[in-house]
Amino acid sequence: MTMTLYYNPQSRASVARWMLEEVGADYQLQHIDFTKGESRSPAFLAVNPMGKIPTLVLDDGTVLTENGAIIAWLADAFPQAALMPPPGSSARGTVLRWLFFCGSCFEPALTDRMMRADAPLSKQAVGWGDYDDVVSAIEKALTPGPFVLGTTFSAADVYLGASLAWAGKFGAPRIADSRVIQDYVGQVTAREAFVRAAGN
Ligand SMILES: N[C@@H](CCC(=O)N[C@@H](CS)C(=O)NCC(=O)O)C(=O)O
Repeated sequence: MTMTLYYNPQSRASVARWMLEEVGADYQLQHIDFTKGESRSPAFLAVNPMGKIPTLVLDDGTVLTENGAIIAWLADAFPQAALMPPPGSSARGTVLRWLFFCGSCFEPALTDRMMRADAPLSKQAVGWGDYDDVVSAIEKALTPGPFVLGTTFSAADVYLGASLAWAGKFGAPRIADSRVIQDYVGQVTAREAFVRAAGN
């Protein structure tokens, strides 16, 4: 099964690529050069009208977007990688919880904190609460760890690990100073699939 990942190494598409490596998928990369405006080219907009990567095109032409959805789909499509617990299990609920949390809480809370630090939105009104609550919730989820499911690495760790690694690099508050988060990032980014995905 050959898939095409629209990709740039300096983007959220690197999360999807890590997952493709984790499951051992057969895939090809279609590089999107932001400096040439390729994310907004008519050709790419015809694939993903949002003009965003990651965009994963399956071999039957189905277009997947959103890291959480891509990771969950790949985990199901490649059960031999054992990154997604069985349907209906409590553990699967936990994995889905943190996959959704990354996209619908961590990302907007981080953006809110980094871009609107002087005018935060009401944490009761917005779905992601606020940045400090989000980081505290993540620290709690990783305690005692080492992974979201305890001793078992799962699909949730790909998205959460990548998000935290990325946030730390960009100087997001509390990330670099959190022992729990830094230990976690150190462990997940040492995985062979992460290193392969970061390779070229
Ligand atoms: N909601 C998407 C966000 C993807 C996203 O924001 N991608 C950025 C790069 S990190 C992008 O493609 N930007 C290009 C553009 O907007 O032209 C996801 O989580 O997968």
